[in-house]
Parts: sequence; structure tokens; C-alpha cells
Amino acid sequence: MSEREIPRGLIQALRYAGRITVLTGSGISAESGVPTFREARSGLWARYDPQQLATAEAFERDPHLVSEWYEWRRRLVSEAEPNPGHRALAELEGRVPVFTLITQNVDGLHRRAGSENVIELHGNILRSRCSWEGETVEPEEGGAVPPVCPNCGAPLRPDVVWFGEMLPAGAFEAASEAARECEVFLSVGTSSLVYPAAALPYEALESGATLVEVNPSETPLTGNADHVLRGPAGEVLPELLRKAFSPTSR
Ligand code: BJW
Repeated sequence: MSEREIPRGLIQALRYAGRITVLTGSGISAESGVPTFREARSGLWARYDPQQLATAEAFERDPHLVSEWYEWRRRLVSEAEPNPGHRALAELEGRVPVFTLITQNVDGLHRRAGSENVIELHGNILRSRCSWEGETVEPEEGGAVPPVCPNCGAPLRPDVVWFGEMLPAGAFEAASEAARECEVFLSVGTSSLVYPAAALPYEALESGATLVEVNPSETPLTGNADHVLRGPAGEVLPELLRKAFSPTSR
């Protein structure tokens, strides 16, 4: 792996920051074998648009189809392991006085990597909840698709936030506060297209934070970032950590 150029100013900003906030998207889990949201359409799913499937309307219209899609993605998530990008962020948490990890991901891999102060904006795909009562419940193994609520018989849905739905109570407010109060904000592996999460880097910028984007591709955020690190998160983040915190790099 070739070393990429990481600006000295960024290394210093990370090393001496009292507060760092990170926003992640599905790109950070790509190297764990979990397809990014917009790419979760291989094989049987190639002819469906993820943006159309991740809605309450699609679930009402065809609960079987939407549940099968989530079942396929759950299987990929269950088989996945955190990668060096997830682990670098868990390590960063231990090096910074105040660290907040905001994730749009529903795969739970950050916590499995050891991150503790995690705000999950879009829920968790491994949990299910009753589509009528909203309670989180444990589905029966190998039952109907979609499984039904053991309490009221309604179809169970994944405990995630679909387009047009509100984020979990308090989650966006906590994320917004962490964005406004940090000195360095990293946006990692997200297309920066989905709101309100996509507004967070701009809140950080307005409050004077240094904004860093880590992504192999350009996004609508790129032109606003102080530093753009092009490449996969599983390579860029460990390198960033090594350069900012290893004793020999001082
Ligand atoms: C790598 C890599 C590697 C590859 N390393 N990187 C303006 C303001 C507010 C709201 C709106 C607005 N305009 C429109 C809205 C509504 C809507 C919205 O944003 N729509 C957009 C399409 C425009 N937002 C909502 O509906 C939200 N709710 C809301 O606003 O409530 C208030 C309200 C209610 C009613 C009416 C109106 C307003 C809810 C959004 C919920 C999003 N939920 C999903 C699905 C979760 C469950 C599931 O996974 O199935 O969350 S959608 C999907 O997008 C998922 C993701 O978390 C999220 C972000 O996607 P992400 O992670 O960025 O993935 P990709 O695939 O897009 O990008 C991957 C990136 O990784 C790429 O850039 C690659 O280059 C990169 N990459 N490999 C690093 N190795």
C-alpha cells in the first residue's frame, strides 16, 4: 500500500483537538463485505432501486418483497466483521477527550469494533419492530416472511428509518450538538445525499470546525471540505491515526 500525502495541518489538528466528531455512511462497511446502500442490489435485487424499497409505502404495498431484501442484507451483516476503518475510529475515541461517532449505518459494526459513544441515526437492521405498535420485538426463527408480532399479529418490520420517516427521538439533536461543538469533523464513506444527516458537516463548518472528507469518490460535500482524503476508509483512517499519534511522527 502506498502512503498518501496527508497535510501536516490536518495531522496537527487531529493530534491537538479536544473534540472530534465523525459522521459515517455505508462506505466504511464496504471493506467488510457489506454493500453500500446504493449498491445493495446484486443478483436477484439488481432490478430494484434501494431508494424505492426503503420506504413505508413499499412495505405496505409488498411486505414480502421488502422483508426478503432486508433478510438478504441481514445475512450479509451477520457474516461481516469490523474492518480496519471501524477499528481506527474505535482507537481514535480512546485518544481524544471528547469524541462522538454519528453513523447512518444500520449494521452495528462500529460498536462491534469497540466504539462506545455512537449515535445511530437510522436504526439497526438486526432489530425488528411491530409495524402497528412500534415496539421492538424478537422475531421467531424460520417463520413467515415478514414475521408477525407475537403480541398483536401485525407484520414486523426492520427497526430502521425509511425515507419520509422521523429519526429516533433525540438522535439528530445530539448529533447536531456534537457537530456544532467539535474542532474537527470527519465525513467518512457517505454520498452526503440523505438529509438531515447530510446537513451535519455544514453545521460543523459554520461553527468553525475543520472539515475532512474520506471517500474514494467526489460527493456534493467535497468542494466544502478543508481536506479531502481520496481512498477507501479501511486504508485512509489507519494511516491518519498512525501519522497523528505514533511517537515517531512527532
Ligand atoms: C467508500 C468506500 C470505502 C465506497 N471507503 N468510502 C432536505 C432536508 C431534510 C430532508 C429532506 C430534504 N430533502 C429530502 C429529504 C427527505 C429525505 C432525503 O434526504 N431524501 C434524499 C434522497 C434527498 N430524508 C428523509 O426522509 C429522512 N427523514 C426526514 O427528513 O424526516 C423529516 C421528514 C419527514 C417527512 C417528510 C419530510 C421530512 C429520513 C432518511 C432515512 C434514510 N434511511 C436510509 C435507509 C436505512 C435503512 C436501510 O439501510 O435500508 O439510510 S436511506 C440510506 O441513505 C440509508 C443510509 O444510511 C443513507 C445514506 O447513504 P450512504 O451511507 O451515504 O450510502 P450511499 O450508498 O449513498 O454512499 C456510499 C458512499 O460510500 C459513496 O460516496 C461511495 O463513494 C463511498 N464508498 N466504498 C469509503 N471503501
